[in-house]
Amino acid sequence: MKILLYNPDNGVTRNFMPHLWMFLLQSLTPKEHEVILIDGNAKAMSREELVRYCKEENIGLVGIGAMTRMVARAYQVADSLRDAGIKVVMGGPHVTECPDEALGRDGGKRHADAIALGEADSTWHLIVEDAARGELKDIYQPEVDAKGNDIKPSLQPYPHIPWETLDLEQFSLVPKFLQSTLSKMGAGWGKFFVVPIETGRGCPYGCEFCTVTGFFGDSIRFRTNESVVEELLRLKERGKNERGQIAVFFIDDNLAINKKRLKSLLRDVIAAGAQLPWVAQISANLLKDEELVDLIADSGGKWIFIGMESIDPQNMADVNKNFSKPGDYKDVLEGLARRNIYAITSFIFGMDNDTTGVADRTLEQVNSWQPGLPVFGQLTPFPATPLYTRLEKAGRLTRPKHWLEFAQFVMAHKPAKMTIEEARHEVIHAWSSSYSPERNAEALAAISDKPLEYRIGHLVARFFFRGIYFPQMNKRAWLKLMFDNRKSILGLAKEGYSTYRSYKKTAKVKFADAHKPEII
Ligand code: B12
Ligand code: SF4
Repeated sequence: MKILLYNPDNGVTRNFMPHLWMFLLQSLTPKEHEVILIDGNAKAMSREELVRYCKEENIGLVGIGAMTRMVARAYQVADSLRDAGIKVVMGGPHVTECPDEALGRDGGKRHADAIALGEADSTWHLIVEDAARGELKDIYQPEVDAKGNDIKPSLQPYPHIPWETLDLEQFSLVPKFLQSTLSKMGAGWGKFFVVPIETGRGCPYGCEFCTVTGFFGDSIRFRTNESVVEELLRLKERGKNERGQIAVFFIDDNLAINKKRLKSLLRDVIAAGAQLPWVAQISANLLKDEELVDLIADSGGKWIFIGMESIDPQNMADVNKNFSKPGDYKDVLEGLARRNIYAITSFIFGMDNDTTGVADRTLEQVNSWQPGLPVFGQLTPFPATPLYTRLEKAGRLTRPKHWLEFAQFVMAHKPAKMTIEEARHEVIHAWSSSYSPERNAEALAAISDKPLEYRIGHLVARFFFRGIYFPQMNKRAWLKLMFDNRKSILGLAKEGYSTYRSYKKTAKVKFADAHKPEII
């Protein structure tokens, strides 16, 4: 049987890191079946095109995975496929949290022939075998223990994902029209791939708005160091053969959740020479450990995503994230900057103690810290989270099924001390101020003591991050961005040119010196 694993596009960006679940399930598919992967974010296809493709390729089963944010799109795609007589199985966090919706048991339309609840590592082969026999069941669920809890995969051993042979071309983050120019600039920037790797699953912190503790559980399961290192080495080998950069996104929710384990993993990465530039999510409280931050830098850590959420400790207490202290943020960022590690700092507006002006208050602090890459969102009640239950009980949900009528930056509940419209303005203001050409120039000035390469990297990262809110989907949008930021770009280019010239001069002198006739 031919199986298509499909990830719906998110309606915002076209091109990002591939989703790990697709590669994982592909590796877990019994060998007699063929698996094709299509990520709508990398390869945009209309529903008609997708149906035609499935018919032409004689696809027997389509597996669709979706977060809540993308589920409406996933349902539309699933509906079109099912209307054409193609079997669809859906999995991932959203259908696990709202199973009745996908199966049409809530009075709505049925979108999937079958759904996979929770982690599907142990159920996927059953789904495939049943589908091949034409006997798909409605629901697939991992076995449960004596207490009725899902038996979760131990991640030891971990499936082999054949990165060395996979086609990564569609996931290059560099726009096609810039690829040849950037290739000529050296350092392999013509193509840039970010590859997802997990080293563990689960999180004990249970923040009120988060689905992770509920979905993956509060005890953490780790892969062995050897298995992670082996995967990195294969990727590194692959990187050597590509004319581009490969970076790794350790997608663990809190990579340093067990500091002892992370230190041992990073030491093993260093010892094996398996360093690749990497990004990961780590909470601020764990980044106060200097030895850990040294190991992060030495093992290739380049960007750390920190869920700072709010600069107001009351808000942090409200969402059960008291372990992360806003008072620590400045020092933590300085520690990272000293090692040339960028921080991606994430903030949530619309929390219960937020009032209008929260964006400016936050930006004032953010701009007084080492420049990082701030991102902004709003408090969103995802289904099956403690936040959802609290707001539902309090009658504060204004759009209880917000995912079926997605509206960017329009909150789905009434914030306590501001209006939904005010919250939307705060987010828009935060994004536009943080990535304006003026702010980009200020950020570069603040790191003028850093190596040129670091500053170029910072500006390029700013362009990509700006794209999260202001999608730069075509050549025109990129050219406009370049034009608006021409002062910063020209400044760096000038400096780069004079460094290059003086390097050439020194090289010439050295060459001449080396070839001087000896005078006796
Ligand atoms: C990496 C990541 C991202 C990446 C993008 C995704 C990517 N390209 O990988 C980035 C950083 C861009 C991102 C962004 C966002 N993310 Co995110 N992200 C994650 C993260 C950390 C890892 C995902 C992952 O690969 N997990 C490991 C794999 C193995 O697990 P999995 O995907 O769940 O797959 C397993 C099962 O679910 C199942 N399965 C999944 N799909 C399918 C499909 C089929 C057919 C079957 C049978 C089974 C199946 O089988 C898999 C193996 O067991 C998760 C948290 C987490 N730990 O999962 C959050 C998470 C998925 N993100 C979340 C959110 C909310 C977001 C944002 C909306 C945040 C925001 N406010 O902007 C954005 C939206 C993105 C967008 N606009 O596109 C939530 C989703 C909650 C929900 N109910 O939807 C999560 C769970 C985190 C959380 N705090 O709750 N994210
Ligand atoms: S937000 Fe991060 S730290 Fe909090 S529960 Fe979710 S994964 Fe854990």
